[in-house]
This record gives sequence, C-alpha cells and structure tokens, in this order.
Amino acid sequence: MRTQRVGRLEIDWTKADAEIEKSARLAFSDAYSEYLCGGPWKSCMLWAAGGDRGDGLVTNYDFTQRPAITEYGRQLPYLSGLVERYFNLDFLNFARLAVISNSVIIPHRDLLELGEIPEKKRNAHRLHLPLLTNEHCFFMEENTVYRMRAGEAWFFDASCPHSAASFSQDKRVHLMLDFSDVDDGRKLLRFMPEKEAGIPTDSICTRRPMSSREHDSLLTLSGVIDLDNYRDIFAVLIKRHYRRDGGDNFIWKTFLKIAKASGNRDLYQKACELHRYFLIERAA
Ligand code: YCP
Ligand code: CO
Repeated sequence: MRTQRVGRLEIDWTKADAEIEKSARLAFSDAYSEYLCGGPWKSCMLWAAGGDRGDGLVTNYDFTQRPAITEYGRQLPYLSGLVERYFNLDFLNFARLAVISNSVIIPHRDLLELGEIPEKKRNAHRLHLPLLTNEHCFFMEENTVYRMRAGEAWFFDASCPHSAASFSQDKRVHLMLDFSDVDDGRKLLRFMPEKEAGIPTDSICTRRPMSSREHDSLLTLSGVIDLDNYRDIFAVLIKRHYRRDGGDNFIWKTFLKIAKASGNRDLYQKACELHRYFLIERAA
C-alpha cells in the first residue's frame, strides 16, 4: 500500500501511557541500528512467528510457524488489545514497538532481504501507529517530509526509499505492524479507512529550497571525509535535508559525490557498497 494516513484510532491514553512506561523494563533489540546515525533503533516484538520474541531481525524468525502474541505482548495487554481490535490478525506477521530518540535513519528500502521467505508469507504491508511522539520527529518518503501524529494509523510503503528522524532526546514510540500480502489493503483493517489520498497536506512539512551556497559548502566536506567520520557526514546531510529541500535523492547523491571527490578509493568503494545495501540489494 502506498503511504497514507488511514485513520485516527480511539485510544485510552492513560492505559497506553502506562504500558509504554512498563515496556521500558522489557529487553529491546538493537537490530537494524546500522540504519541509523545517532541513537539506536530499539524494537520489541509483541507478535511474531510462533509467539517467539526472537532477536528482532525479521529474517531470523521461522515463517512456517503461525504468528502469535509473544510473552512481551501478553505483558502489555492494552497495546496488544489495540492490535486485536483494529487490525486483521489473519495476515499479521509482526507487531513491534519501535523506539528512537535523537537519531536519523539512512534513506533505505525495506523488504529487500526477504526474498528467501515464501512469497505468501513474507512481510508485504506495513502500518505505523505512533503512540508517543513530538513535533521534532519526522519521516521522509522520497523527497517529502511529513509527520505522523499520536493516535493516527498509517499505511507505510516500506518498499519506497524512506528515512525517519528524531531531533529530540524524548523517546518516540511507535507500534509497527507487518502483514503478509493481500489483494486489498483494506482487508487488514477492522475500521473504516479515510479516503485514499496519499500523504495528507496537513501532515507534510514544507521546506525552503537549499541554497546553492549551502550545497557548495556541503560538497567541501570531501576535504575531510574519511573512513572514521563518513557516518557523521552522512548524518549532517540527512539532518540538513530534513530542514532544507536539496532536491530529489539529495542525501545519497551528495554522499556519493563527496566520497568520490575525496580521492579516497577505499572510502568511495565503501560508499558504493552502502548505497547498494540500503537501496538496491542485500542478502539476509
Ligand atoms: C524503519 N526500517 O524504516 C525501519 C527502521 C531499519 C529498517 C529500522 O522504520
Ligand atoms: Co525502513
């Protein structure tokens, strides 16, 4: 499904907040943190194949087993209840809490490494349900920056290049649901969705265009980039693009340009490998 808000859910925030607080005592996985520059990506499985909470890496679960609630899901009955009330469990593969703070995600596509999993079983549709967020948290899809607000439900096209950012120390907590394939995404919902309309304008953050002076200054980072600091430079590019529109594919294009202009062949090779891994092809 393409990225769009599908509705606003009715949530008892006293109960939800109490369980978010309680979840802080559970063991979160750091899986996928290499996608981030800054704080880690922390996740905790409430629903997964065989009810096994596993290690958080989707490709390490046994997709021949029926997805079921995990011990962590059982310890958070209100949040699991939301999943049961609003979504179709027949297609639900995973439900996880995803937590970030003070971090940016490298633009990437998901699902690339799921090719070994039978087509009918593998994750194909994703929904986000922001539970705790703030005005300093953003998403980016292609070159659109937008916000998801607490209590909204969103279809999220994880096959499209995307990134997320939190410019705050406060935790951003989302429920993230992954479903196997269905012919019509509405079958995943147990509520009436909003009219299909892509990312609503009231969720989009408009950015001023990046000036050519700023663009040129960023390119001079080729004089300092090396294998020790390239992730810091990546973070600078990502953060700037959330604030100023550098144009289509600005982050990767500029990163590769800087890496190439550095004259450091090992670094440029690393940059090309990363580009391939995050956007084109990766093994499980
Ligand atoms: C996401 N994709 O886009 C996740 C975060 C890496 C994979 C971790 O939210
Ligand atoms: Co992703």
